[in-house]
Amino acid sequence: MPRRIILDCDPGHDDAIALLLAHGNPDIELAAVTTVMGNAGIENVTRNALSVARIAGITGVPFARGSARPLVRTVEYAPDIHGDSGLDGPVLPEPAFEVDPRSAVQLIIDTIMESEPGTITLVPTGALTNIALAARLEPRIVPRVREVVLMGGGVHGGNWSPTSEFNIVIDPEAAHIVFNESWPVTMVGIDVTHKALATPEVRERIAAVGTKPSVFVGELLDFFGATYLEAQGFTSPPVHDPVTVAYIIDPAVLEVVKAPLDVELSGSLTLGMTVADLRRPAPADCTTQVALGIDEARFWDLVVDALERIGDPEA
Ligand code: PIR
Ligand code: CA
Repeated sequence: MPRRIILDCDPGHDDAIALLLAHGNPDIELAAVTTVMGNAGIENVTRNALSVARIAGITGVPFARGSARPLVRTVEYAPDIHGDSGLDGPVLPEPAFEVDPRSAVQLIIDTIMESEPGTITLVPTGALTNIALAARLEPRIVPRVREVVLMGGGVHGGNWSPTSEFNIVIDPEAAHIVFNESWPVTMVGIDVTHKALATPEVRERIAAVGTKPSVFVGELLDFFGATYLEAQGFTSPPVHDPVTVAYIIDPAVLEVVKAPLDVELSGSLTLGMTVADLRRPAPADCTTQVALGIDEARFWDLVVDALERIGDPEA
């Protein structure tokens, strides 16, 4: 039985690759795709998600527009990395279908409540605003969720401030809600995603697939590589978001340890810092875990394999 996931994303170059991996891998079934502001405004990231759906050949999956603002803080985008559209670089096709009329929050709740308990995995690759709102609006979803595997945070530093990672720091109150609910949470932070680098060798393998989706990923990585070099000095760009999906497909992609997790909401220097309690032994009732190691080769094999399986959907 494939794992049914809801991908809650802000595409976003690496979010787009997460969507392609989820669609192309036979062990994952996309139950729904929801969007949240982050890399760009909600209209942009929602349109980007629909354009990527067309490139990937995704049909019959509901897509819904989510939160335009964080719960408390003033909205922040990441144009230095993702461009003004949120997905600068490739020419994007017109979407082939429209968004679901429901809000992302309602679609998340409906999908979980209509599915067998314990089957839906939530995969947030942007701010946690929609997930937090869903948990508050319909708390019965919490025990029905199999697990939450999120991209965000970091044990050893940040990328948006010295201590804090973008997805968490732009809506830290939402992250606080998600970390403190009783569902199992796996935090896939920059400790590991900063090792998921699209090296020249990786990009050659992607190009060798030779399909339109693989050319699209190549164009995404050209733009992402250039901005990551310019803005953060990376010679190869870190492809954060698909690491979550790869871990669900094959847990051996990541080394994870049980640890209580929380997020700083009041520090004047450390707002949005994720704090993992790595003292051993972890408490027996601990429901959270954090990724500390990654098998990059296994990760990239899954990305290339998904692109090979997707082929040329419109051909
Ligand atoms: C990446 C992101 C935001 C800002 C920067 N500098 C880099 C996006 C990615 O889409 C990923 O989900 C997460 N946020 C990494 O911080
Ligand atoms: Ca993202």
